[in-house]
Amino acid sequence: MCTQGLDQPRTLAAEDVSARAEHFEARVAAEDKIEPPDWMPDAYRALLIRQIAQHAHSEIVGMLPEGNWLSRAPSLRRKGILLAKVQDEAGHGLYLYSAAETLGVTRDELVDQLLAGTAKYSSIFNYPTLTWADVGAVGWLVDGAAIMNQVPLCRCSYGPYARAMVRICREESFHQRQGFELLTVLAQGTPAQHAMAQDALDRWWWPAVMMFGPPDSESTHNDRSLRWKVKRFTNDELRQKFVDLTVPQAQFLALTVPDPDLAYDGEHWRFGKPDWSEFKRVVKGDGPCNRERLVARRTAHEDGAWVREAAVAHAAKRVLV
Ligand code: FAQ
Repeated sequence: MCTQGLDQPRTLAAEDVSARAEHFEARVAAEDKIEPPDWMPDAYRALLIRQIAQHAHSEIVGMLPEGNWLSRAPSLRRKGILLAKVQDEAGHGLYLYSAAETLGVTRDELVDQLLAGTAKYSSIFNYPTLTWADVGAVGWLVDGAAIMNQVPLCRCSYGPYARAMVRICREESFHQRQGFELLTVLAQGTPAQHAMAQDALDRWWWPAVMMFGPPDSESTHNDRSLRWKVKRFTNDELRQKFVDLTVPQAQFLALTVPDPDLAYDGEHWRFGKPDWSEFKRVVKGDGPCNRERLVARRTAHEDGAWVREAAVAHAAKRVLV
């Protein structure tokens, strides 16, 4: 992976690096946006490539659980909404790969890492969508958690990532609403439909709570990321905000959050401890659908080879003309 700046020769004298680093830190502290041609520390560049790439992969792999229901949506209206949502996620992946490319890594390199199984993507997408209610739960909870995490990223110190996030967040907001509306219909429907909605909440609640990453005490990147204003809140802060916002929504749906320790303390909804051993297993590749997800991505990549070849041939022809 190329982590060298475009204007960042390896041979900079130590005093130059220290002056540039000082200037960089001052700009970040002043809420200036860092742009691709600007000098930046190698560690900042590496941190951004890591996070943006993981984010891009998550959007792409994240198409699979809901894509599973495209051919079985219960009405044309529901199918149209779901199609639009899944296509939006593909677009998000593309904006994010483009944002990562401004840091000197190629999309091909990143995709190769995903297909080789060496790249991370969000743990949440390794859980199966077993019923139609899961489509609602993914929109409500997973997109809801994504918005909580991603709205602050619109203020990220790196310009291309921050700008990509503005559009992504607008679309995620539609995704969250369609999921909540879908679940509202089920939760207010027949007893069987209500039970289906409850079952979806039972299975998606804890994985959604864990999406925000390990507890702050175990986060490896919190400190540096906060200092460089990539992240604006810690994992635990965002997790608490998500729980505070989502519990009243579950109450509105007359659904029960599957956490016996959930209690309101007058300011926040205090919640139980997620099963962090499950989180670690899923992140390491041993979740319910990790293998299936990678097989699906590899197959899609192989099936799409002719499109890439045709696009390259077309571009070459245009250069010759
Ligand atoms: N899954 O020190 P931290 C979406 C890793 S998009 C897997 O806390 P950081 C839209 C982390 O990478 C969802 N791995 O790390 C949608 C690191 O490993 P590394 C994705 C995780 O980066 C909806 C290690 O643990 N959103 O949902 C997870 O400061 C519906 C230590 O962690 C984003 O990616 C996890 N959940 O904070 C699409 C948002 N959490 O790299 C389709 C951008 C942590 O050292 C359908 N990303 N790890 O090997 C972020 O905000 C951050 O990267 C965090 C993690 C908050 C995810």
